[in-house]
Amino acid sequence: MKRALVTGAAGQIGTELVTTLRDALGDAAVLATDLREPGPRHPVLAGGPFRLLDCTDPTELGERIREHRPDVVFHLAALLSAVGESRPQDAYRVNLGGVMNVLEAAREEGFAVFTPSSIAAFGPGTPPDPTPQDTVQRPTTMYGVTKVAGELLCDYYHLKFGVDTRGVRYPGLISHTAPPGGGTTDWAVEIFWAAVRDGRYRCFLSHDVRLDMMYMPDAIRAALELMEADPRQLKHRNAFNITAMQVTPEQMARAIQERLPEFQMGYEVDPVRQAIAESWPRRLDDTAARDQWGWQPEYGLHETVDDMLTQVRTAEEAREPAPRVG
Ligand code: NAD
Ligand code: AKB
Repeated sequence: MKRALVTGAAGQIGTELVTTLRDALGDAAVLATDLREPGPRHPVLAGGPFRLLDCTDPTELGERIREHRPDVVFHLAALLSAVGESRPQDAYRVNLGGVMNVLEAAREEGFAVFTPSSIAAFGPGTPPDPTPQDTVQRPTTMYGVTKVAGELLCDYYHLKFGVDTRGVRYPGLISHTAPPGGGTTDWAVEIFWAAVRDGRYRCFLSHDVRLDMMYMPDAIRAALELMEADPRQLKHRNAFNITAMQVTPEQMARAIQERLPEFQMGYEVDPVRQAIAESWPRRLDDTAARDQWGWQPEYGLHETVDDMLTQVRTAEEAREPAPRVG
């Protein structure tokens, strides 16, 4: 990989992926794009080239591709599960329209495509623990429907047109650089900021919903390692199950209390996000990823909680104090 273009680059994953790619390839080699322009101090704007790009517009997409000439596009633009349930028509348009436009551009211009899928690509009829690589995929959210269809489209473009499409099914991602974008697993990020700022958090999922989770450094490394993998080893392409840890809100709260004993956890269950969480797998079987491209997570629950608390505390301490009035 020499030159990359990232869609949805100002989001939770894009912010960290762009920084990592720029460190590896050089600032000018990585074009960050998003529907919205992030603030002037946002790393994707401050650290290298940035262009506005609506992935549902194939003309604009083609222009950015021909301008930058990437050999890999990381297509991250999407609406996540909770937003998708409140705006299903938009989720369909952005998530599937975007994938289709990127694949068509890849067919014409010859670049490789990384498209993340999700644990949301599974539904209540899927074996939840462990969830096999190849199994029933009948999700009950619009987000999940677009993820399954996106996986299939990416495989189709590889089989039919030889486009180098690759992807992983991410679990819920935990990170501290950019906020999460409106998903069912956002609680696993919010809890750290609330713990450090207020010493308490009210979780919108029940105490005992166990979901697959992953810390962002592992998620970024997975994308890069998959795109660098020998294509002859890849029997699957879209999309590989990957996992790092399985956590309930109660377990996360306990892990935080071991480090911040005064932290208090409460629950105010949101029925929409609770139903989504209950329809998702508890633990993905990532054997295919391990066998075909050497996938191996590095962060478990305790390493993640240690690092998140350190990073969030540091960010809070660095925040400019509110100006004094009077
Ligand atoms: P996010 O919501 O934080 O970021 C998505 C970005 O896409 C936003 O910056 C938004 O402005 C942009 N966007 C929205 N509509 C757009 C459009 N029409 N054109 C261009 N940009 C547009 O999401 P994320 O968490 O960074 O997720 C990135 C990808 O990874 C998505 O495909 C998501 O489904 C997938 N994923 C994320 C997680 C997770 O936990 N974060 C887990 C599984 C899969
Ligand atoms: C969401 O909750 O929607 C995302 C995901 C797991 O895909 N974080």
